Amino acid sequence: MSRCIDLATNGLGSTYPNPMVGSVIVCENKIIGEGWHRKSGEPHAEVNAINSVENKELLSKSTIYVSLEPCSHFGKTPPCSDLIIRHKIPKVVIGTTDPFAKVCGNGIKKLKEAGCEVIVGALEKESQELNKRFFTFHQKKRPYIFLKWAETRDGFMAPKIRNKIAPQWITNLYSRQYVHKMRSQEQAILVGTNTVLHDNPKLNTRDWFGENRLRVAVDKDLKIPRTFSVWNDEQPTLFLSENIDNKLFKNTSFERIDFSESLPQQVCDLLFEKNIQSLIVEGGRAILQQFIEANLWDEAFVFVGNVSFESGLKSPDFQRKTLQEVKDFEEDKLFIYRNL
Ligand code: AOF
Ligand code: ZN
Repeated sequence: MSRCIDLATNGLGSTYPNPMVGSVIVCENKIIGEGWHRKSGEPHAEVNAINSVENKELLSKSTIYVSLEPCSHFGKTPPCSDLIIRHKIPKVVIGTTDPFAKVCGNGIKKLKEAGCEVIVGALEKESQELNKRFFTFHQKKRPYIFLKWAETRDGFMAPKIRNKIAPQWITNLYSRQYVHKMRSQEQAILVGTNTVLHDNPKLNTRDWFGENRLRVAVDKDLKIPRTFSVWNDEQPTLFLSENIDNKLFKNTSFERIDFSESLPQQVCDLLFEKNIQSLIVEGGRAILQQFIEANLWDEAFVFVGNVSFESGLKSPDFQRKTLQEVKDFEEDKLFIYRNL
């Protein structure tokens, strides 16, 4: 199962809205087939694993391991449980059940009814952790939320006087590259108006591989000038504002939100409707604080650069007791907190 999880991880960032799934086929203590799900619309992990087995006759005396319950429905592809049954694989070991309403136990039921021996819950916690975005999306009806910001050694996000021409960088090249890697793995990136006006961020993944993601810009009065990067049509942007612009722009869309109500909840509802399973909230401070206060976050990535400002914009206020991991990027540190 550990190997299934490793294989599945190859799909990180490219399987949306599908989960990452890995599968291994074992015959007489030997691995005879492996596969993982690469992309939505393409074959599921079990199909790739079965296809990789050279001698299909061995399948009828093999065990198939799969990190997520084999599906039972016709989606973009036919049901994997039927395929397993058709190949007469007698034993199925499953990491975790599938939270997706159309499957959710039905795959297991189907297999058992066909006479397969089914074991559920091998490395269950790890299999759920692998698909923390997919599980959060289906169970909590909202995207998995990463908060991300950079602060100085003395806890400031920006100096007192901001330089309009060149925003002052807190973190180094390696930290920035890691942020681009994060962006390539998640489905959307949210920023507030002031962050855009101060920093004019591109919010792309230029220092890493992979897709540029949906930019979500909060812009109550639509005052971000068209010359700003979030307006370029190289990647999609969704503007959240009070009065939406009905003109059509390539790669740009608008949604109305009510600024007298909770912003984080409305963002969650909107992105859920749009089938977006993960979000990075990149600031600014006020927006980050709102997500913290609403308790709508899962992980906080706090980059601490080797500079101090002595005064300025304090970083968000939050309980730092759930530290999970510390990474070093030369003189920078990344503290990863989990909202448990
Ligand atoms: C599996 N193995 O490798 C994956 C599964 O539209 P489809 O046909 O691709 O189905 C998508 C759903 O199938 C997805 O929401 C999830 O419940 C399940 N994904 N199932 O048996 C896989 N990726
Ligand atoms: Zn399937």
